Amino acid sequence: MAMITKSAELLKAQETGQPIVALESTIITHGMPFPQNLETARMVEDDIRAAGAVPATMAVLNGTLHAGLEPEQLEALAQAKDVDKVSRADMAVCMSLGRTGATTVAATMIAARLAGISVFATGGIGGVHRGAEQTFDISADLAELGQTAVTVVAAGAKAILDVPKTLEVLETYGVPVIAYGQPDMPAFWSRHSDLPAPLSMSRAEDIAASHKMRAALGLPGGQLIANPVPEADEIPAEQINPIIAQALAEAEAQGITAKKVTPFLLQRIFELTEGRSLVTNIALVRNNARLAAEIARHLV
Ligand code: PSU
Ligand code: MN
Repeated sequence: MAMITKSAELLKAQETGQPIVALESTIITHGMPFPQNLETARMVEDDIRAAGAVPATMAVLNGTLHAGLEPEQLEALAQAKDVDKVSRADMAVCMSLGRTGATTVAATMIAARLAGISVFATGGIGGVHRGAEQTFDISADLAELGQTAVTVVAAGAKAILDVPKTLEVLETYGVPVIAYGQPDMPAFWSRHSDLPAPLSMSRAEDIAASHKMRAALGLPGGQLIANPVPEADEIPAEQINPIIAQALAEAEAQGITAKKVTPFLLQRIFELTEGRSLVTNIALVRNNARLAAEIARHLV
């Protein structure tokens, strides 16, 4: 049984030693509406190619784990209904039952490791949800960062999460959280937050060097790179924060829990900002893809 099926583009890239960037698919199936999800997925792949690297979008299709999707597979996934949201806990079940599943950050890191890829670009990672002291809702993304050696480029943790607690858990798991080009943590839709980042770097080659140094030290686990959204596309914190508060209050009132929380909040924030959150989300994913490609180029 082949554990992982690689796209033609990925196979060729690995034969010729080109830099590669992994991409997740939950953002396509559960994070953005059609058709913007498909357009974004294609643009992000093209951004990586334009930056001199090769993209590999991960997904489980009818029980087979794919590293790199052919164009028609990407198109079908973006429109599919009933796609599982697959994290570490449910990946094997999805595959053994022959189902179709989109990979979260955690599952994409697992797929990247299996495919021999060390850099991954996404929008935002999961983290410690607000109220986690009651619900224990802490994304499996954090434990994955603690054990799988992939450098993940995201736009910081979303303010729908409890960001200070998310940073504490990452520190406990030994994950370096590195803000790119600024001293404070970016806050997903906003460039800045009032939280200092644990670490900061301004050059992709330094990020690649610390990835290699962790491997040399035999440390398991990855790095989280927090890359601020471009200024032209940000929604300032004072504008987005009341909207986040409203979406959170609605989630609580409607009893939304577990895997449904993140997709519910993203959809409500999209509606409440009249689509502006999606424009920002697309811009920051593309920005993360470009930085990830640059890091990957320094890793070959
Ligand atoms: N953040 C986003 N968009 C997303 C997600 C996070 O801006 O689509 C997805 C990612 O796939 C992430 C997952 O891994 O949500 C986290 O879900 P949970 O909190 O249920 O672990
Ligand atoms: Mn969760």
